[in-house]
Amino acid sequence: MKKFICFAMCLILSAVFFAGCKDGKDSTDDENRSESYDRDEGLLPDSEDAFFDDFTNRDHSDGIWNVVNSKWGPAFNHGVRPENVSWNDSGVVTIRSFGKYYGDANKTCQGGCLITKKAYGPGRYEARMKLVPRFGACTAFWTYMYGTAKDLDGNTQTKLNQEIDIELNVGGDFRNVWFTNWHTEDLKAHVEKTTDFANNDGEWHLYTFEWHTDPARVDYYVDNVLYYTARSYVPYVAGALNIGNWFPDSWAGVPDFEEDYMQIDYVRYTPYKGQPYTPSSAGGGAANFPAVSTPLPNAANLVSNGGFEYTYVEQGRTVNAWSSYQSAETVKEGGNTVMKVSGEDSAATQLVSVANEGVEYTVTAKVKLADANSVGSVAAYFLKANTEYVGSRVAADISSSSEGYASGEYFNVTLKFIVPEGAKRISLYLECAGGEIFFDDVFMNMTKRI
Ligand SMILES: [Ca+2]
Repeated sequence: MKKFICFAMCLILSAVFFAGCKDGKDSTDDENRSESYDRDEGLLPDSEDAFFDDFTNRDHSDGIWNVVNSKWGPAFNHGVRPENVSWNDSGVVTIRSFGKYYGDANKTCQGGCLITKKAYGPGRYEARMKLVPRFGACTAFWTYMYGTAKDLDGNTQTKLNQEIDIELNVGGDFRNVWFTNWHTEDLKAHVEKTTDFANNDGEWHLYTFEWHTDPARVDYYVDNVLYYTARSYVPYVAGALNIGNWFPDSWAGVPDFEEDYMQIDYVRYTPYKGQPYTPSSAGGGAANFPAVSTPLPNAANLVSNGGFEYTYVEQGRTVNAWSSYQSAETVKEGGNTVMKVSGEDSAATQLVSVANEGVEYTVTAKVKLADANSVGSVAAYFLKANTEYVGSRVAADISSSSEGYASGEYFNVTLKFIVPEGAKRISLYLECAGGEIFFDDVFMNMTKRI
């Protein structure tokens, strides 16, 4: 009888223990209990598997990386393609991302991805990067192995999806980050955490995960701040390391942009001593690392179709990046298309769905007045994440007394403003208050990026 009670108690204790392990959000989420943990212990920087790639030496990068040519996820996306990955010999990889307003309908919602040639096991994985700063594109850093392999007890496991994931731009806020590790497509430990800065602030940030199998844990860091420790569903098969951007279902938001990019400053992998794992042949990719250095890109335009050259309707799409209020329409001037705004209280408008509070932005536009009496402005309003306005209108007025005004010719107008507290979006207005004004080549970004 005594023996039976003891056995029953053990069962109950085990049940509690395993229940605790399986939901991925239990007491193992212990960022406040890690004081005694030395995250550097057992690092093997001299291991032959270890690498550091700051992308200053093309041959070195070519030895580690390939470029992915693939598509996964929703039907509307156009995959991750090699031509979107470029390298600059100053030590930066740029991966382009095309949103739904990109002019070529065959490339909308398309990103790119680097993948290691071989698979790596437990260790510290670090990437210093800038994410795609627009909704719709998910920037991610992850290990991946799919298929059949032996577990650490020597039993063959099938349909494995062994993966450790840091995903950025989730839940409609660039402060949110997803940390997830997987055993199979169904079995995973997952949390959403919030950094105290917007990850699309234009600065470099360091994303790190530290994978141990004995004892099993994955620690997730942003800028060396620990956000999550997972002790369940810790992978045990070596995976290929991927870094890139792609277009998932709505969880990354609406891709209401034309073109932007992510950048990678360096990636480092350092194994840990004494961490068992099952080797695998994951890795590969379809194309080589870029063969030649190409110039770093100019700052992307947060305004879609800023030159008014794209006519989406002609491409069989009904969306258009611009809306008109009262009298605003695109017109041809020779081979060039411009926006004509006429009469009192008319405007062409565009909602830019991303704005960082407290940060200065610059808008530039070319404008032409139909006559010296025409007046208008380039203006911005601010909205919260919903349709509620916040802060006040800012504007650069346009008239024949504007600096740079030239009769019958285009001249430049500049508007600078700081996004007010609580604002998440910018509504841009190209306004006419009388007469007729032509607008072209409208551009906006964070001033520090330009
Ligand atoms: Ca134009």
